[in-house]
Amino acid sequence: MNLTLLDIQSISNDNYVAFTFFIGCMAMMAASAFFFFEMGNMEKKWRTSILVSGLITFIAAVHYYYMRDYNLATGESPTFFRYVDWLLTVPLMCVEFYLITKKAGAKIGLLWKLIAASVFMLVTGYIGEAIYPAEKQSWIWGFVSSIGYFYIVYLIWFGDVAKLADKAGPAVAKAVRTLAWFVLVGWAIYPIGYIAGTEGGLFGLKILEGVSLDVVYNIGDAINKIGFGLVIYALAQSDKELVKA
Ligand SMILES: *C/C=C(C)/C=C/C=C(C)/C=C/C1=C(C)CCCC1(C)C
Repeated sequence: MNLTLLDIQSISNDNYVAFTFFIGCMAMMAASAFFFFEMGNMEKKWRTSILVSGLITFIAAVHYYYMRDYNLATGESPTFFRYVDWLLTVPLMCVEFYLITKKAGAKIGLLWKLIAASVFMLVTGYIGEAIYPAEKQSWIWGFVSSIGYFYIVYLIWFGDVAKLADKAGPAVAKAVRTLAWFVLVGWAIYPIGYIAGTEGGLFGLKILEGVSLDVVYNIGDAINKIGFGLVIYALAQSDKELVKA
């Protein structure tokens, strides 16, 4: 798709949604370049984690490239691309938790639990957003989706992930605590977008009128995907300094 002059004018003047797609795309690309290049500077044992950080932002960058075009051409939410992106990147964030707690004994079963919960959360969210968006029932799907979300929060704050992190040494424990805050607060941005973007998203009520679902999701993605990667990067970096000293 090529941009017309009209498109470009509408972006630069008042199209905040398009603006956040553009800047989101660029930020994801820059973050990917950063993680990929920094990978080689890290201790061997952290390289896979940094690689996964880069893959998360890279997959998002490619999807943002398409979402940006789609939104500009149609003025609509690129719901399909959005959920394909999440379906790939959220399980990869679960892989990050597995990788950094693996040395403390994380089992593959824990990874599957996290992935299954995230897929459940996203598929039910997609049904509410794409299949029944205008129905007063969308909140039911949002509610069901939240069960998956809270299970992930539980695993990370109190369940196996938290227990393993405590055994994994201070650097990993600190990183998992920070990531746990991302999941509790940063990920809670998404249900806000869902409530803003669906008819009756909150128990049948239409609230947050005038708030763009896409702007909320784009802010959430930038915080969570790049932020997550930077926490892993900081963990690898702190470990490196410890080895040198
Ligand atoms: C990089 C993308 C991320 C971290 C996406 C996370 C998405 C969520 C945590 C979505 C959660 C939802 C609910 C908890 C209820 C309403 C439906 C969703 C899918 C927006």
